[in-house]
Amino acid sequence: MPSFAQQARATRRRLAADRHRPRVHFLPPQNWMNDPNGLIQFRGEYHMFYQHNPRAAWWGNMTWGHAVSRDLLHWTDLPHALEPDAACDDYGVWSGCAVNDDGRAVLVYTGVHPRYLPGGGPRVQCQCLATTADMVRFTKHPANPVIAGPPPELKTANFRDPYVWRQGRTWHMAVGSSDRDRRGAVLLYTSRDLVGWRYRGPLFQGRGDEAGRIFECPNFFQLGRKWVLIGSPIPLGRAVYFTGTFDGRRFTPEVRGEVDPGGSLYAPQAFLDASGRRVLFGWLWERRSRRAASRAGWAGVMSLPRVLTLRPDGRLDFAPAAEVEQLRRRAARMGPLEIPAGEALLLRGMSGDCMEIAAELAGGRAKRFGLKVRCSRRGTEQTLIVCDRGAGTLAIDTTRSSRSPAVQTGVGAARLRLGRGETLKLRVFLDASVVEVFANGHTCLTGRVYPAGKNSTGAAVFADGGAATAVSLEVWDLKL
Ligand code: DQQ
Repeated sequence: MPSFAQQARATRRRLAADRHRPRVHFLPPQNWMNDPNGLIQFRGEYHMFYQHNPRAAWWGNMTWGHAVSRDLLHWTDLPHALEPDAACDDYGVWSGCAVNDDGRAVLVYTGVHPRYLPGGGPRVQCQCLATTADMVRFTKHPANPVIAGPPPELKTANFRDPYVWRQGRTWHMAVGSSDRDRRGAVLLYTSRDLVGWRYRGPLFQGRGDEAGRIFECPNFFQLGRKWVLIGSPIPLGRAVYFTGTFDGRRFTPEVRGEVDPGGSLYAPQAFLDASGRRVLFGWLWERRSRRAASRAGWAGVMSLPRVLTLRPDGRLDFAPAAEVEQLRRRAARMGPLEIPAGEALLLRGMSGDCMEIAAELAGGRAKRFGLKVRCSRRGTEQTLIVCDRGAGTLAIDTTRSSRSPAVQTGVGAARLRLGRGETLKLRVFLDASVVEVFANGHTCLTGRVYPAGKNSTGAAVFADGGAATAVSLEVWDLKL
């Protein structure tokens, strides 16, 4: 009988021919994946758990998949860590986190079971624990659920995605929820031993629509002199962040932003690694039909690992983890290059569907300038990364990324105002259907693209409304 790892390797080999399947981003051997869960560096190894449907390429049977890595890039598949097989989680083992309890790893997750909750929804969401001796096999705690349901006064059934941290000897848990006015909220619990929990009140209640109706997948941690709250509000469908202060009970947001305005990243999770970095992975969802995913046999991919830092103005910077440079293989260099107004210059010798492009572009007199990637020869397929100086934005525009009508496309834009004389410094990671863009060391925009043409692998620089300059261009093939 082949081991789990052997089966996983064989499955990966079988699906590797799919040209939309990313090769350097993490994804499970097959079938559906959504949120990253339980990210932790434990005894020197990084553990990635993830929401997984082991049986199909769509959401369901929620299970914690598991993989381990020494460098955040090369992952080894391990057997599923948690399956929906207990009374408190037999509808699904939903998202959660992992903590190091004095040398013992503990998973904290949401169990969902189908009992009717009076006054709430038709399914109960509760918080549960699992322990392990070897980081391979996990045992559900006999005291589960350690929190049986939301505070009844909130009259909500939404109660999920525990994020746990320790301050002094006290464990704190932030849980995603809704308040009585049906606005997204995060609830705070404390505990001495991870088993007995006391409700302390709302840590955060969104104003207006900033936190949606339900604030899923909260992350709450200190970064420099501020506290950061990250979450994924329904129905916004993208991850937001707030930075501000925490008085031990309540979080007061001061600055707001989006984790990745590209529109393809959701439910990110950030963890502190042994070197003190706050590293974030997010779920990049598909932009094609359930039928197409089902035919492909997989859906969902993780972002690259991103390191978070706090700017003096309270905003967050997102940059790829330094390890990502280890993926660079054969390089090509070009520039400086004048880009005449109204033209796109194809970068000869710089084509591919699994590569990193580092480009420094000076806007000159151009109104709009940037890169085109995944271009077909005649330009019928192309994805734009465009800096619009009038609008003060950097956008990823996938509206012409695929000739296939079944693919969802759109424009995701981040605020980006270049200072006088400031150049646009892009690092663009192309990995089959992923286009992940980092700009000027702070902004990140991700899109999903499924060009119909096999040869839609070209890259170009362009300028509109005036000439621009490509100060330098460097391209590497990427390989694990
Ligand atoms: N995904 C999980 C939930 C979480 C949602 C279920 C966010 O725990 O709220 O798969 O994508």
